[in-house]
Amino acid sequence: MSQYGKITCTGSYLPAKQVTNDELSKFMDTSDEWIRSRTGIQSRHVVTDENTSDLCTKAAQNILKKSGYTGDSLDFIIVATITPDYQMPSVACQVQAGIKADNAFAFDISAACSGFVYGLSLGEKMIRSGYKRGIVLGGETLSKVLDWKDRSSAVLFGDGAGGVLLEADESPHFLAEKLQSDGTRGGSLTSGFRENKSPFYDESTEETAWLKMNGRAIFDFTMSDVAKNIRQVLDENSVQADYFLLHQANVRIIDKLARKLKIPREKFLTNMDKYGNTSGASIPILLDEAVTNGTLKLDSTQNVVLTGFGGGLTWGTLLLTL
Ligand code: B82
Repeated sequence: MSQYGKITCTGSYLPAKQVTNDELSKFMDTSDEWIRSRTGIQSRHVVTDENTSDLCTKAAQNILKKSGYTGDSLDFIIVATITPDYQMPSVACQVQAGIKADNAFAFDISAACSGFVYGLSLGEKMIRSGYKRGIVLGGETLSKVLDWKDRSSAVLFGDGAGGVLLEADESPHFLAEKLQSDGTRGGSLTSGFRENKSPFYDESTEETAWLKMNGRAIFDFTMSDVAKNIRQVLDENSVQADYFLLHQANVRIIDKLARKLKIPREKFLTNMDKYGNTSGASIPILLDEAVTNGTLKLDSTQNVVLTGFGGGLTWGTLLLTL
């Protein structure tokens, strides 16, 4: 008998410290009015003594507590992150240790703000191939890769983690997907460059590890490629989606995409006002919030579109019945 993946529980964790736009304007030449009107962001959470693995472990513990499972019942753990504590071990392996998921295999995926969508697609295929239960998380501490002297980027991002429990079910819930990448445009959104300090290495570089973005280029990318991607998934499947959960980069992107796609703006959920852009964590945090406040129900009655877009460039849409 074939089995399909279903999201049966959601969870999240945000670090305790919240930083408002006014607090940023105390040490940066910016203002609440500027940030709010351009981005829709009012405040973000930032870590003071935690790393990405801590946020992800706490989000996973939140999922286990809500669902009543213990770590040893998991077959896999997938973490989407571009801000891991280490290159190795993976954040997923650190989460495995933290929740005592002794029977799981664990690995990270790197697809920036599309990472959770890519990871969820992959996790569902794991279930289809025979695994019974797994966790897919997105977690970031972007505060550690921001150039806090660059007011154009530092005000946009925040830290946090969220995720879902995927379990085997007899009917399909993942109705369609379209995942895309374009490495030729990778230079427009970068972070984490590591200099080669080997005694054999001769090249010098101006490149730094800070997060760097060409706002206009990636904004245009959302209006062309991301809009086309969502439209294609909807048209090829002729289903009505009840809600759209897009990567929470900027409220203007959501407003313009809604208008371009001729879809009522009310169907697009947002929470970047409270969290800023949390990259791979933004969609799972939004999903958990919507399930927790009752907007979304995990009872197979709502069709939902999840769309990620970010560095790589990467982008992709999943169409689900929750
Ligand atoms: S922006 O460059 O200032 N701008 C576009 C002209 C104003 C809306 C800007 C700002 Br402020 C914040 C985010 C973006 C943006 O386009 N972000 C992204 C686009 C594609 C993929 C990822 C992101 C992201 O920020 O994560 C532009």
